[in-house]
Amino acid sequence: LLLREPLRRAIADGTLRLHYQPVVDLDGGPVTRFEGLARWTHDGVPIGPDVFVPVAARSGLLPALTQAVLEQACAQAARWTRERGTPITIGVNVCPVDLVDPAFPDRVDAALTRHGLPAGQLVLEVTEDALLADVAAATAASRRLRDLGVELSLDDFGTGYSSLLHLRSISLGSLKIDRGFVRDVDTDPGAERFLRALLGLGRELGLDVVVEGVERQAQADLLRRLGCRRAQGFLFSPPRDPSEVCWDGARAT
Ligand code: G
Ligand code: G
Ligand code: MN
Ligand code: NA
Repeated sequence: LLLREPLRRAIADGTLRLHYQPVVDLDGGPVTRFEGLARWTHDGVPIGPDVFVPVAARSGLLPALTQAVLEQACAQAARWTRERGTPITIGVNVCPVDLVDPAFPDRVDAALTRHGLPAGQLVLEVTEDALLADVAAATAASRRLRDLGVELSLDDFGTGYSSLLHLRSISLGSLKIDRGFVRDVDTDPGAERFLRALLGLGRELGLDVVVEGVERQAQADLLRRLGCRRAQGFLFSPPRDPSEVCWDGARAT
């Protein structure tokens, strides 16, 4: 855990920062929604969240990391909302242990209040495993967050050991379909049927659906034909520094 001390400092001094990737509306229009993804450059070397999130978890820094991410996202969404004169929504990733911490919903509420951000403009992305590790705690947390007005989004949907039965008890606002389901969708009819079924599931459950990992125009075109409205991926934009994000949803089409 050589990285513990530098990571602690990077969290505290804001060197660890969110970059933002647009979630576009495939019907066009300006971008109003982003996913925040944590980025850290240490001694000139970029270190990915796949490395530093587990380090944070093993060294007791996860609450501080998640708090910093929440603060940055709320501040950025409030700032963009003022600057653009239209509500901007930001989603952030949270870990299983964050979600089941009984103090978590209060911390989320406090961050929203501190930055004057309406709860409906914050999305928390959690994986299936996070929800199913402790179903009772996750169910309770999901209800409190829903009562606050914060949307809970099921991330990487389709890749976990999901029990749909357990998911039924969780108050979800949206599903993010894992990029694995979109990879071959413009070339493989079997993949298209699968994606169609997942989109139908989301629709039947009344959930907003975002398809992740869209890299080619042919995939975006097919998604539109399948009735999918929201998508995210390198075709539109990679995650970028807040000063450089792409606002042009028309690039979606
Ligand atoms: O951005 P990238 O593709 O490198 O992300 C790799 C993984 O790290 C993804 O699963 C993503 O959800 C996760 N991740 C990115 N930023 C954060 C963060 O701020 N907090 C947590 N808990 N996970 C993050
Ligand atoms: O697990 P999660 O969905 O939070 O991970 C999001 C990560 O996926 C982002 O950090 C980003 O680096 C990566 N990502 C975003 N768009 C694309 C894409 O179009 N293709 C691929 N391969 N990865 C992407
Ligand atoms: Mn995510
Ligand atoms: Na995801």
